Amino acid sequence: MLYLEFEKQTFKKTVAENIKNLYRRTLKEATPQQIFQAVSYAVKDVIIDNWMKTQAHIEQEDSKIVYYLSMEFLTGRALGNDLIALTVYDEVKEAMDELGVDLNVIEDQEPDPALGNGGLGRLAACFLDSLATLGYPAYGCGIRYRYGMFKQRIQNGCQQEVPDNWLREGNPFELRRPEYAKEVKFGGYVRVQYNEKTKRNDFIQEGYQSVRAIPYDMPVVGYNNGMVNTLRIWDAEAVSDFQLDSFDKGDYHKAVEQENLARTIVEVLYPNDNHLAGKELRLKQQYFFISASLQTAIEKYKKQHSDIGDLHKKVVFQMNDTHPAVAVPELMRILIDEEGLTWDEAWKVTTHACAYTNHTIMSEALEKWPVDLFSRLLPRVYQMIEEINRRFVEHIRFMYPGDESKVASMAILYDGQVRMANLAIVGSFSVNGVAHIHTEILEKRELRNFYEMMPEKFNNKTNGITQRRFLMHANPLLADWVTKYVGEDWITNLPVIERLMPFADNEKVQREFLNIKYLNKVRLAKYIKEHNHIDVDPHSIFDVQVKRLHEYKRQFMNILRVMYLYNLLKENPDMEFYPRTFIFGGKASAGYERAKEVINLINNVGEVINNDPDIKGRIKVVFIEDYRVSNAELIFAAADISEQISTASKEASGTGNMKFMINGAVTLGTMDGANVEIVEEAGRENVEIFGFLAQEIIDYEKNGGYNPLDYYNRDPELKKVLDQLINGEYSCGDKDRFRDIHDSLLVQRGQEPADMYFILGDFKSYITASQKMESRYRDRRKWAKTAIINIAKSGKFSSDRTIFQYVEEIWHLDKILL
Ligand code: 9GP
Repeated sequence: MLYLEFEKQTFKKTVAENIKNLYRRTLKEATPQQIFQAVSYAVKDVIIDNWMKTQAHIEQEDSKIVYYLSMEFLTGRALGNDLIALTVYDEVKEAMDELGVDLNVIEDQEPDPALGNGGLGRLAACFLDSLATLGYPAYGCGIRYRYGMFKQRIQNGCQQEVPDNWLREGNPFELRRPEYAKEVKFGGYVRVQYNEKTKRNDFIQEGYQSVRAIPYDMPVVGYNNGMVNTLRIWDAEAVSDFQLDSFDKGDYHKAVEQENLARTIVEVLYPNDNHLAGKELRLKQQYFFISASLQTAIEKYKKQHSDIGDLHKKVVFQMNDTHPAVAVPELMRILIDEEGLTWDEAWKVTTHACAYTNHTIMSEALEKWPVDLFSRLLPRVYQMIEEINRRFVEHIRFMYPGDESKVASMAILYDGQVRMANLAIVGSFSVNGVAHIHTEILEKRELRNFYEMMPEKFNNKTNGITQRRFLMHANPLLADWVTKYVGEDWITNLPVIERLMPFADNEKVQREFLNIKYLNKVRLAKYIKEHNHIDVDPHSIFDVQVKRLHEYKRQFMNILRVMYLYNLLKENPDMEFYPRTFIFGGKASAGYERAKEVINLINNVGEVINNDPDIKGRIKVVFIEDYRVSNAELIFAAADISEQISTASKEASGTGNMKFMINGAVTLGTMDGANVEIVEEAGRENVEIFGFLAQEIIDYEKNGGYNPLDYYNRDPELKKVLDQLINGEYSCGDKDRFRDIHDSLLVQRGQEPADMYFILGDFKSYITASQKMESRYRDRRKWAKTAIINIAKSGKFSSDRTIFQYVEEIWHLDKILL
C-alpha cells in the first residue's frame, strides 16, 4: 500500500515556501489566488510520488490499460476533490485555519475547468474518479481547450455568453509533457508508391499541414488507495516556429496556415449539448486528439511488446459517443501504413480494441460529415473508411440478399455523408447504451438493424455518479450523518448506504435529516441572496431543475406550471398553498434561440412573481446564473424536489437525477432514462411519476394522432397560461417577445410538428403530480421517510458500480494492488 504521509507542519511550511518562491511574498501579503496556487502546488507535491509509483507499477505489471477517449471532461475543481481523495481534507482545513486562512475561500479561487457541456462530460470525469478509486489503470484522453464552456451572464433576463479563460492564472495541477509531443497531419493528398522491400504499396500523405500535439497531464487521484491515474489533454503548437525565410522559399502561406491551425484547433469547446454543430473545425479537433492519443498508446505499448498484432490484449479504447469515432479508421491507418499489418490483421486488432458508448437518440446529435469535407481534411483516413464501408456493405448484402433497405440504414458512407455512429458500431466489439430503457430503444428501434445483425455487441451500462464529489464534498453535513448510521464504507462501496433503511421511520433520525436539509437550504439561500439579490425562504419547498437547456428536457413546461400556479394563487388568495421556491439553472447553446427564449421567460416570470405583494412571497422563482459543477454541489444538497421531466424516450439516462437522489431530494419525473431505474430502486411510492410513457411517445411519433390543440381548447387554465405568453404579461407589453415559443406549441412549421415534445399532453398530469408533491411535503415526517429511503436506495447509482461493469464485461482489466 502506498499511503501518503501527511504532516501538518511540513505542509504549512511548504505553503509558505511556495508563496515566497512563486510570488516573493509572505502569507500575509499574498492574495487568495496566490494562496490557492501555493496550496495546490503543495498538494501536487504530495500526489506526485504516488503518481510516479502508480505508473511504474502499471509498467512493471504490464497491465492492460483503458484509454477513455472523450471530447469532454467536465472535471470541476480539483483541489477539494484531491484533498478528499487523499483523506487529508480535515487536516488541511485545520492547517489553513492555523495559518488564518479559510479553506473554502481558497477553494473558491480555483476556476472550474469547464472542458465539457453537461452530462456526457461530467460522466467522463466521474468515470476517471471511479477507475482510480477501484484501482484500474486508465488514461482519460481529451483536449486542453483554451476556452472551456462559456460563462453565462444574465442581463435583462437574457443569457449572455462570456469567454471562459480558465487558464489565465495558470493551472497548478497540470504537467506539460513536451517529450511526448506528436505530429498530426491534415489535408494534402495521398501518393501511392511501390515498396520493393515490403512488396507492398506505401501510401504517403503529401502536401499536408500539420500541428504538434503537446500533452498536459493532470493527476486523477484514487480515494485512499495511493493510486494516481492520468487525464491527458492535448494542446496544439505550430510544428516549427514561424520562419521568416519561408517567405523567400515560397511557403509563407503554409507557415501562416500552420500557425493558424495550431492556434485555432484547441481554441474553444463547442458549446453544443445533444446537438451537432457540423463545423469543419470540430472534425479537426476530433482527429487531432484521437491521432495524438492513439500514437501515444501504441508507442507506450511498443516499449514493452514487439507484436503489434496483440495490441488489443493490452489496450482498449472506449469511445465516449461518436465524437472520437475517427479512432477506428485512424487505428487502421497506423496499423497498416506505419506498423505494416495486413488489412485483416489490422481489422482484427481494431475491432478487438475499440468499444463505443451511445449517449443519445436525438437525431440532431448524430454526427454525419459530408464526404467531400472529410476526404479533403483526412484523405488517407477517408480511404480507410471507404474500404471499411466497402467490405461491410458486401457483408450486409451477403447476410440479407436483395434487401437494399439494410444497406441504406447501416452503410457508413451514404448519401454523400460519413455516418459516424455506423462507423463506431462496425469498428467496435461493444456497443452500449447508458440506461436500460435507452439501450432497449437502441436495440428495438434506433439501431434495430445493427442489433439484429450483431446482437452480441450490444449491452447496457447504466450511468452513475461519484458519491465522493456529489455527497462527500458537496454535502459534508449529510455525509457525516450517513457515516454516523452506516459507517464509512459507503465512500467506496455505496450499496451499503442501504443500511439506512431501518432508520427511515425513526423520528430522531428524520429530524436530523430535516435539519441538515434546512441548513443546506440556508446555505443556498445565502448564495441566492448574494448572486440574485432575491430573498428566498429556507422553509419553503425547494423545487429544482438544473441541467442544460433543451426543448426535450422541458424547462418550458416547468415554467408554464409556475405561471399556472401563480394564476391560481392570484385568483384564490386564501387558498392553502405551501410556499415554494422554484429554482432553475443551466446554459443554452449560444445559437439555440428557443432555449434562450425559455431562459428569458423564466427570468421575466420571476421578475413579475417575485415582486407581486399580493401573493405574499409564497412563490419565488430563481434562475441561478452560470450553473456549473461548483455551484451544482450547493444546489443538490439543498433540493427538496428533483425535476426530471424530459419527454419519455428522449433522455438517454440523465445523471443529475442520481445526484439529487443521493442528497435526499425526491424525484418528480417521467418514466425516462435512469428515472425508470430510480423508480425500481426507491419504489414507486417514493417518487412521483407522471406523463406519457416512452412507448406512447414513440407510437405517436410513428403513427401521428397527437394534437396539442385538443389540450389547449379543452383546458381553460392551460389556455390562459399560453395566452399570457403573447399578451405582454411577462414581457412589459411586448406581445412578440415569446411568440416563437408560444407558436412552437401550437403551430406546425414545415417538417416540425407542433409541440414536438408533448408539453401540452403532459401538462395536466404534471400539475397533478406537482400538487401531490406539495401535499406529501406537508407531512414532514413522511417526507423525511421518503427522502431517507431515496438516499438508502441510491447505492446502484454510484459510478463505481458502472465502472465495475465496464471492467468486467467490456474492458477486462486487472486491479492494481499497490
Ligand atoms: O443526453 C445524455 C444524457 O441523458 C446522459 O446522461 C449523458 C451521459 O450519458 O449523455 C447525454 N448525451 C449527450 O450529451 C450527447 O450524446
